[in-house]
Amino acid sequence: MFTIFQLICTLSSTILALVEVPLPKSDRYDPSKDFTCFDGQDSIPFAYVNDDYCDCEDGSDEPGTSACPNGTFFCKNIGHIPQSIPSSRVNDGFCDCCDASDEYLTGKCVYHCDIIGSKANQLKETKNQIFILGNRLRLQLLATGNRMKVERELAMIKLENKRLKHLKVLEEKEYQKDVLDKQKVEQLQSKSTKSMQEQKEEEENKVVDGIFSAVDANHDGILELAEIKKRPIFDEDKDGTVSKEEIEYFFGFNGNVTRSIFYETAWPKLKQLYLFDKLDFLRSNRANNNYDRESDTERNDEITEEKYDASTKEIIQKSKEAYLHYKTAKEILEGIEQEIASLKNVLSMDYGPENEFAVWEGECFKYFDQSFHYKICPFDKVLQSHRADGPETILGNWAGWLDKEYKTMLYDGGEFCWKDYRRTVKVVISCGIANEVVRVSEPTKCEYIFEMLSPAACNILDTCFIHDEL
Ligand code: MAN
Repeated sequence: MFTIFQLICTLSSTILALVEVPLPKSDRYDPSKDFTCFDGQDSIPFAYVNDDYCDCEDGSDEPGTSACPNGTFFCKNIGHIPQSIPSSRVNDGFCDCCDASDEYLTGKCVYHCDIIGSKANQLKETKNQIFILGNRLRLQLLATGNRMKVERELAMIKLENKRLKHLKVLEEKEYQKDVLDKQKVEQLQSKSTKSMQEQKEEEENKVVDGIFSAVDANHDGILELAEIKKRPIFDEDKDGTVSKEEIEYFFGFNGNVTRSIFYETAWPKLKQLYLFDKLDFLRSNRANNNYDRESDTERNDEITEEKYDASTKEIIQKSKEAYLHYKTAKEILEGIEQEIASLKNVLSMDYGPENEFAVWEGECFKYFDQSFHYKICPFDKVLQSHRADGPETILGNWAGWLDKEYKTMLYDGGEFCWKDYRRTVKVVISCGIANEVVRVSEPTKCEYIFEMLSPAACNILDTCFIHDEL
């Protein structure tokens, strides 16, 4: 049930009290004094006011007659709203005043202020009721808005704490990752050095085998004196014969030379004399191969992991796991930071002086006007499409409030209009008991006006309504 309220505006109460004279300058008509024309040019006895004779050049002495062509005529309009009309409209055969006073000579009009006054009062009463209900809803909206703000501020504090916690977790995971990564690299490097050595020995053995079998002409696994003597590689002084001294130099006093004796005695000397360059080449070649492999550890892990022993595999696995934990922690932190950024954005939004528009955040309102489908998502963007589910044109993005009264929103930077300029939208919000778009127009190409109703715009303090009874 609604209470009854009465509109008592300071202005209108003054008007009602002084129905004999034009509204804005009513205090100048004081019957106890001479009347001074508004332009200050002349002063006349008050009896000359409204005597149907124009005394003042500005016509201010005849507010109730048509005597002055440049003056204004005042209709009392009892039962409705008093009104001033230009004197030129007096007795012109058209009804301007509902009390018919402007046509006092033609007699063409009849008094009907009571009818239109009563309709206007009904309308006013309906508007008042909407305003009263709207204001109540507005109070709920702002309570919700304020609660949302507090909740968001609390959520922000929680998120900040969560961020700090996860920052620590990330630092920890990063440290673990780095330690294990370092361990892995060291392990792989040591493996690689080891395998280089093995490779070198293998290749050296092949060379030894080659020389040994070349000298061992009868392939009995033993180098006999005759076989040794035939080989110029043992002719150290290059005099054409392998002398006894040369044999002793390479083999000591051994008789039949097995491969192992050859390896231990002759080989170290041969290596120095003849094969240094070749072995050096083999070594460096091997080293180069390893260098390439180490330059891409990740790939190397994948390709050669199979060859690693259990401990190396374990460290690679642990390092991988540590990396994944680090990656997950990083993603979690990034997620929290994104949440913080969007919450910060929401908290920095201007939802009205009392947060009464906060509930519009994340909401969208639709409107269809025979030609287009429109969608406004307050504090975000405005869209237009030919079909309900068709491709959408951005008419504008949230740019802010245009007035201190929080009645007009601006959305700009929409899609280009014929490549000339960008579309823009103004949203004019009036008091209503529901949040809705009631009209969309495009008075200038690509400049749209949305008319919206919302209880958020029903601020009782904006009006001259006062309580009559509760
Ligand atoms: C589309 C719509 C209209 C706009 C024209 C401009 O049809 O966005 O609102 O006037 O483009 O060409």
